[in-house]
Amino acid sequence: MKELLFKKIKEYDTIILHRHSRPDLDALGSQRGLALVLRNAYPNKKIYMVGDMSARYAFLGSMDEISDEVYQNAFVIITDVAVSHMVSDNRYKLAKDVFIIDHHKNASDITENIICNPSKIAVCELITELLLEEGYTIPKDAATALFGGIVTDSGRFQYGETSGNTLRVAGKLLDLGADKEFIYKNIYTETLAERQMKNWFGTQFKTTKEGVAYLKNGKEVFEKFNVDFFNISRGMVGVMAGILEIPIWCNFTLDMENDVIIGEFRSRELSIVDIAKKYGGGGHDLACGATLHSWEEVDLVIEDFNQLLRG
Ligand SMILES: [Mn+2]
Repeated sequence: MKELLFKKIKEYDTIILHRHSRPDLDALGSQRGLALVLRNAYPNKKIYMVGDMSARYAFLGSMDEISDEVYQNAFVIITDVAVSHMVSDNRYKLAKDVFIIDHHKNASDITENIICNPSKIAVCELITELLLEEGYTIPKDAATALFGGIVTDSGRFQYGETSGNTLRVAGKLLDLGADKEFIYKNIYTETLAERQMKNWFGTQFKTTKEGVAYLKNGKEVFEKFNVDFFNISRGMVGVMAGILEIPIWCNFTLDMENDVIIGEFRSRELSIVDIAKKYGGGGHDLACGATLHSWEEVDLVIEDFNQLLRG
């Protein structure tokens, strides 16, 4: 597959890079890192990056605006996602050829041209290795983008698949000039409104006697804070993290658009993914979630976490 990828890269004059929507830094870093490496290697090719942007990661740089015609004889590379409904900008379907580089466990419904390695904590780790093995030069700004993806997807080198190799690859990127101060400065800075919102949620969560902390966010929180669903659902679960007495914490947020309640579940040590699966959800052992249909069902989930901690 690797040979096929680089053969296609060499073959096409236009290469368009896609990644998942609502991008995190691994999605943006892999897209940008790869784009900058290819632009450097092939100054005569047209290399574009497309997709929605998140204000959070706008510091990395903007996307390109391209017309549909550009896709006509183009090669698309999609990073950090393999399933069609999560790809940002579905015009990838207009391309002549598509290739995916990913590290998630999902099977692809887009193409069989895929390099996917779930043992990598970040797709940026995988892409860095592929590029170095193939002898490409990684310019400084590409190294910074790739480094950013590794740092964030690994939770600053903490999570599951973080390996010696992860650190060696990140080390190589630093050797190549990756600007770690730039990345850390940006990921550890938030707006005053964001900080104040977090502080408010930090005073709102409840705890059970077993040690489950939870937030139940209904319509009223969206009236109080003018933010979108993900800023609360994903964004606020962390306010309950890192508390000695709380081994499990969860954030339940009403998704008004779809009239469901999204539960985000987190645990420090004990695997909770089976409880997420019991409610039709899934994810990782210590970080998972499920879609729930009533606040009564939410209480059942909390009770299951209580039970797990009692047992
Ligand atoms: Mn990723």
